[in-house]
Amino acid sequence: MAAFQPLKIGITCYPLIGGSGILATALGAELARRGHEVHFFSSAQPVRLDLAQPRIFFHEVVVNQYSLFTYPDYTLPLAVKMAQIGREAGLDVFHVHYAVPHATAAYLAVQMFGGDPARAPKIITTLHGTDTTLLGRDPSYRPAIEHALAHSDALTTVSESLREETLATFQLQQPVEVIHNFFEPAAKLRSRAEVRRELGLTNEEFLVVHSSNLRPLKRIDLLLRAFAAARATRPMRLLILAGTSFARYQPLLEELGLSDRVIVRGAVNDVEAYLGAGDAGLYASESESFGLSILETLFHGKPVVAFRVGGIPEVVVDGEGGFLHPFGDVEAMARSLALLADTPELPEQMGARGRQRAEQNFTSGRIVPKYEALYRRVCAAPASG
Ligand code: GMT
Repeated sequence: MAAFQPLKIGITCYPLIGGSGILATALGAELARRGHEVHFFSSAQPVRLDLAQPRIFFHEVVVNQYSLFTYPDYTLPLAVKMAQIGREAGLDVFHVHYAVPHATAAYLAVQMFGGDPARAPKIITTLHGTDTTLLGRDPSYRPAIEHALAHSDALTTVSESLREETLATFQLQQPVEVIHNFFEPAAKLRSRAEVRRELGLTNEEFLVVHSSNLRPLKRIDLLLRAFAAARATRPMRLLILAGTSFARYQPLLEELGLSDRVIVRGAVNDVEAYLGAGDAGLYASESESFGLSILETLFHGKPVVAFRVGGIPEVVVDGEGGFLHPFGDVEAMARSLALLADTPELPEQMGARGRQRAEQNFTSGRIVPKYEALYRRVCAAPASG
């Protein structure tokens, strides 16, 4: 057997709550655990990054505060930092998560690298969603994204659905590989009973959980309407784990008469404990390239009710790990919630099937080797240009 050859990998991502940053951070941690050296580039320390872990480095990119600029620029200092560390640490790869502006910064970093271009890090761009589905449609971004993608040595998307949309959006010469997201559940810090006690719930109450940054495309309006329409014989509550302020949805909550049935928790660190205390997950996004929170919910053995959009059907099989409905059909969503609440054993059975499928397809053990193989393939290819 050939000896393990560690790679030196640069990972560029957003630092705050957001699926692409969470995935990139988890990937870097797994790569370091496997013996690779991993350098993170971001404007702040990614929320879930543990700098005490061996072989992990973090390079903060300072955003300029020059008063002569109305808008601070991030792309150039990021590119300069990537070029500098790329050279000093001898990085093999820049793996950028979310194309805007990271793929452009990687391209600039390689242009600034100097010396032998064959020694410059290879660029791998992972598209996560709105870099294709939103910005890719915007004429003031599309040519820049397409340029950066064309100058990447490899492109990946987090679902087949996003791959198809990427190919339809950009004119690309190179292949696009699908590498799905993964999740590794951490040990729960609190038991189901403890969390339910904190929430003031009895064991009888059916708890539906939603976790997201509440951005408009998460369609919290439809989520609340679906929950309001669910008529179960058991008392039902909705817990929203909110990554941003819930204030703008408060009037709708009151209009729907849900004030005493919905619990909102912000800035939650132990999302896992709350997911574990729930009975089902509810997601109403109008667009979702993958749905990392949905995957987390499945890993906790909870069935998921969602709309059949984007990459969600690749994560949840309808009728197996949950129920998927056409976008906007809140009545159908409500019926699924009521069915789960009223049918003893059903949430557990569906949750177990959803978890089994998640464990078969979306663990780090399944997914990280695909990225490692891609890095090695790209590094072995001759330098272009
Ligand atoms: O949500 C976004 O607009 C961007 C991105 C992010 O940075 O959080 O989210 C996307 O990436 C996640 C991780 O791959 C996916 O699980 C989300 O489905 C995807 N969001 C959208 O497509 C809306």
